[in-house]
Amino acid sequence: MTQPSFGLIGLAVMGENLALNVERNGFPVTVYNRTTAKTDEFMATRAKGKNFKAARTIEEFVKFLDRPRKILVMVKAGKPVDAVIDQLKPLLEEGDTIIDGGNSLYEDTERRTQDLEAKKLGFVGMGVSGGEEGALNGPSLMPGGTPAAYKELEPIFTKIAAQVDDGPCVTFIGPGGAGHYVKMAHNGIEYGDMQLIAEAYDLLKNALGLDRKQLHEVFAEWNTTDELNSFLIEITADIFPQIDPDTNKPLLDQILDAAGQKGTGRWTVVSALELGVTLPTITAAVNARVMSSIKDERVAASQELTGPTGKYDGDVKAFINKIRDALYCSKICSYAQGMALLAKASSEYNYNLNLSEISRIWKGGCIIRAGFLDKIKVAFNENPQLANLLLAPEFKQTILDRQGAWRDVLATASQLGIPVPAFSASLDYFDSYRRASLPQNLTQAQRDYFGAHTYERIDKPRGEFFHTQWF
Ligand code: NBP
Repeated sequence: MTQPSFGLIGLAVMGENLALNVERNGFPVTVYNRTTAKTDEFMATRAKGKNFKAARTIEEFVKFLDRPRKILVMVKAGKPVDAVIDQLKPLLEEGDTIIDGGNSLYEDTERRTQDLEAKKLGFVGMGVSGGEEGALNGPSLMPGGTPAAYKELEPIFTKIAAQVDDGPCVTFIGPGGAGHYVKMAHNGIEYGDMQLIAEAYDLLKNALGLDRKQLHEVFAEWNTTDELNSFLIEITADIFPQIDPDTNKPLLDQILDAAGQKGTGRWTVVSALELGVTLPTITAAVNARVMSSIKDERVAASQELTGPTGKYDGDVKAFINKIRDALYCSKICSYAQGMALLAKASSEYNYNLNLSEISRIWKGGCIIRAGFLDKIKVAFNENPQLANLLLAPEFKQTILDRQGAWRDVLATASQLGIPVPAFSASLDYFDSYRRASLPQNLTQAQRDYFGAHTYERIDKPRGEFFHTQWF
């Protein structure tokens, strides 16, 4: 057997499954994990009889690999990644490449790329999406970093990635931290999608009183539509019929309404604020998780603060369709914001992102995979300089046709006291973006009044600033 040139460090959920995926696709793999018992267990079970070699020390791991070495690191993001890189650095030789496949912050990836490229080593910061199942059977891969290093890895990545009608779900994203930036934005968009679905569920359940069988049917039906067909709608439909074996009750009703988060949604929002890009839907989604997490405080407040109650008393079937329209319009706005963020990051950080290709590689393998992404791919393919997805002919027409339904849903939610922060943020985004005039002339007047911050005038060229002595 030839020595493997591909090695993997970190045999937790993602590492194990990616290692099996690489081996299944014809590449022998050397594995190493800090805790040796984990390596032994892997070799004795899932790796048994397959083309794997186990290393018990990092030195042995490096020695087992043919040059140029390709080392995928799948350890916890943050300090563990630096710890592993620090151990590897003195052992590697020119031309070897380290790939960080964890959810690292793009700024860390930027720093690591510079450090390793200066030592003539390749570094690829790669976003991996699809969870455990995707890692094993085909994830969406978002590699960025050293372009020459990516070329060496391309034959492996194109085989292990999810395959869709127009190719494998992998493409070189861009230099430095581009891959991890795009993965971060992907996760932010995922937060937005999940919150929009949660709000649709809240309305269907609490405004219309649908039971779990009806909820299952609505989401299953939406999943057959060209517009909403997606992994997240599919699993939502699956969740309603699930029974809790301990109580024999619907499992969803037994789950505490306090959402967790690991940070990529928050990073996306912080980056948008830093870059001056409006990201209201994803921001609302992050805030909704935070609000959900103060469960005890909300329970106490529910005893003190009252609001409207009651159900929608109109045509239920027609209103379900309006909720579907509101969900789809809001989703378009959320993606418009996410893609605008990527466009700004691309120009600010010189990532040279191809938004059409990015939409394409999200069509399979990842959590936000959806038929809808093909429409975004086409929109950016037809016009790579598109200022905003809302201006693409198909999306523009959809929103113009359905905004009436969207507004009805928000008005009803408001009357019934059902919070729909991401639906509302999306409509506010649309209404702000489409208006030639906003009330920030007053903001500018106030700033000049109290702080002499100056203002521009509508009857003078942009860039000329004026100050008034107000009263
Ligand atoms: P974890 O994020 O739970 O990390 C566990 C792995 O990190 C173990 O192999 C552990 O070794 C190793 N490790 C730690 Br912790 N500290 C270390 C150190 N100082 N030196 C060496 N190894 C160290 O694993 P995961 O859930 O498989 O995720 C891996 C990466 O992929 C993360 O960045 C995650 O955010 C990302 N990701 C996860 C998913 C998912 O669905 N889980 C999806 C997409 C991306 P040990 O066995 O010795 O403790």
